[in-house]
Amino acid sequence: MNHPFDYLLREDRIPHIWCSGCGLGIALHSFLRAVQRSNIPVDKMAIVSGIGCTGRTAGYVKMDSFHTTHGRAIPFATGLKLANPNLKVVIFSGDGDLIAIGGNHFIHAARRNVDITVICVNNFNYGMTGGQSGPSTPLKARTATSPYGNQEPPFNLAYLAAGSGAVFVSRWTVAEPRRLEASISKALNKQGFSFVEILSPCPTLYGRMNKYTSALDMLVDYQKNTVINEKVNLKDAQLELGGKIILGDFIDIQPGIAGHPMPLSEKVELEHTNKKGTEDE
Ligand SMILES: Cc1ncc(C[n+]2csc(CCOP(=O)(O)OP(=O)(O)O)c2C)c(N)n1
Ligand code: SF4
Repeated sequence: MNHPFDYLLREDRIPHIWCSGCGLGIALHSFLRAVQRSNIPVDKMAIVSGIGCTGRTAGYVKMDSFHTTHGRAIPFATGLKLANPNLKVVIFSGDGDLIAIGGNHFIHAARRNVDITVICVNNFNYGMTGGQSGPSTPLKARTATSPYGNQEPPFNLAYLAAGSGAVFVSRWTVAEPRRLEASISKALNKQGFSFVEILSPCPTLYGRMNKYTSALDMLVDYQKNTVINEKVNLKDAQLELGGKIILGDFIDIQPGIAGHPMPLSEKVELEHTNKKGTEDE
């Protein structure tokens, strides 16, 4: 064994495809540390990713995993959870995958309070396909498809998750790996729809287009602009080019109260038990 996390990595899939300086390595490392910290047995977990640079994660992690089609990680994961309610099902995917093509699945899974953890790596563009703009690209940011600056207002992912019904919502950057690890661990131990947004540099495409001189420059920029404010009204936590980056574990609600439905898998389990009861009688 060469690395303390070798037991959680499929060594035969390494080297990975990620560019040097990409934030995905730190995001993955923080996730693996969180898995260890959460004390959930690895054979009781499954990880699902869609397509994209981030989507490669499911293939690198040594647990039951599936690299599914673009935008369909959440429906695949929902099926998995309903078929086996004892599994902790994690989705690890990109902002394009989860919020553009997969946007409807995202809001409805949160609305139904499906008992899954969604980890979204937000690098502000579609990395794998050449750095196009997407629903998280900040106004005025330059991308391959917005060379004069993005004209479309982006989603505020944390606000969207909270407004759709998520019971746990957080946002951290890869420049805060310990806080990120703690937050993912909380999300993993949460019952109901939990959401962690990870801001992560894509130096090769987004960085270069927006005049960052290096990957490190992007991390330093995150640190310079970070404000931790867990009491913020999420409406005011929009991310803007060069603006303040508000971070925190923003929402942590007990499911079943304040209008939040019980986690879906729990309802299905209850229904199974009730049916079984009727058949036995
Ligand atoms: C149905 C479908 N449409 C488009 C694509 C092309 N495609 C592959 S990855 C991707 C974007 C990925 O962006 P994101 O989810 O932000 O992940 P990143 O690569 O930035 O980590 C697109 C559009 C595809 N594979 N399938
Ligand atoms: S294109 Fe961007 S997101 Fe994809 S691996 Fe390279 S730096 Fe990372």
